[in-house]
Amino acid sequence: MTKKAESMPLAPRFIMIGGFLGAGKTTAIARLANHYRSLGKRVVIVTNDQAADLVDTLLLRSHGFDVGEVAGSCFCCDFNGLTQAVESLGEAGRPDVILAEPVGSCTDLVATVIRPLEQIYQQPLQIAPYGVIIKPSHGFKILGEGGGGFSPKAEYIFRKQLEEADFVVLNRIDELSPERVAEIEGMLEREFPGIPVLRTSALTGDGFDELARQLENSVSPARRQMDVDYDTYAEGEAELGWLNAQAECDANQKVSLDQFLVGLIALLQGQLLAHQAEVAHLKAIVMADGIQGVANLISSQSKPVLSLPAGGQAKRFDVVVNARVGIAPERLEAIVRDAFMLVGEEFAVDCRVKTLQSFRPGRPVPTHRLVNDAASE
Ligand SMILES: Nc1nc2c(ncn2[C@@H]2O[C@H](COP(=O)(O)OP(=O)(O)OP(=O)(O)O)[C@@H](O)[C@H]2O)c(=O)[nH]1
Ligand SMILES: [Mg+2]
Repeated sequence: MTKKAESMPLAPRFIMIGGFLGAGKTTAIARLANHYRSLGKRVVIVTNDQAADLVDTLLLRSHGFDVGEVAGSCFCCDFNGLTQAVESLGEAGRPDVILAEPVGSCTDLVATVIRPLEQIYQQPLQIAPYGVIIKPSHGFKILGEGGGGFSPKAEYIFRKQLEEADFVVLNRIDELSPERVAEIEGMLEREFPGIPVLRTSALTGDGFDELARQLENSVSPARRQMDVDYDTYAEGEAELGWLNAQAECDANQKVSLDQFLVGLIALLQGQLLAHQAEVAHLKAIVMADGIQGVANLISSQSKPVLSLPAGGQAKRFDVVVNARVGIAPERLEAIVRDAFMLVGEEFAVDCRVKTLQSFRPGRPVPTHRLVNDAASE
């Protein structure tokens, strides 16, 4: 006991940032990673997806971060994959901070990841309070009167994510008036009374000093207990078509990588709208020699955004697309293959799809599920 307490100050801090698809987890993690790096700390990041070829991993690596990926299963269902990734990242030097991004359609992460790290994992870690990011447009749709866009089972996952948060991070305040901020905070307080809400913009950095302070707190031993109906959770996840694809592209003339990327996302958006398929998050990264660019579409109604402009041209480049959309995976695959062909015609580029995985997420079967905190047992 004493020995563990003595070693605590040296233990890496484990910070997991959850939240629904497209809420801003990767953007927030990149900002936090820069913050800790600027303080001279060694930072590592663990990303997670149901499949390989993850845009987030490539994006975070392009910022120079040391990133390990748990691919093929979520952290909760591959707990050992998470701890192995943490250990591999530690081989190059003990990290001070481990940032982890779970899959955006996952919930019950306190019981399946945080408590097992605290109670089962043999290596000492300082576990930060668990923050869950919320995108205001999701909040208004799901917690407000209107509804729409999401199925009740997807909404169930969204609500469960918030219910288990130690604190909620209301993101994208750069786009909200003070009245709208107050309105959504009222909705959160009504449904999740007592959970602190921080206001941030992962884009501008507003609110990140407070977020960093919050993450230094210790976790309350009386963490809430949460019941989860795994049937509803599994059915909610399975409503999504999930696709990761990678293509190699060649042209005779140099093409603007940003125009190509936005063209690709816009084509996909048009096709998905025509199928009335709700986009949860569609993102693509383009990679040429030393240049990367990322474009995102965070809902069917919004505009494609270049979150990382490539700012250059190339004749040969790779593109990775990740799509999480309310549509059958076979249909999604056909749409993505068509979009590569059409954007290729538009820009006179030959795009060959090299890898493609398209599926519905399987039922979550956690490696561990601990419902009580050791301190309260
Ligand atoms: N305006 C604005 N855009 C933001 C903010 N935070 C993130 N974004 C944008 O929102 C999009 C999605 O952000 P990500 O960080 O990729 O979201 P995510 O939660 O990691 O998404 P998944 O990993 O797919 O679940 C990107 O285009 C970001 O640039 C913000 O505070 N304000
Ligand atoms: Mg992400």
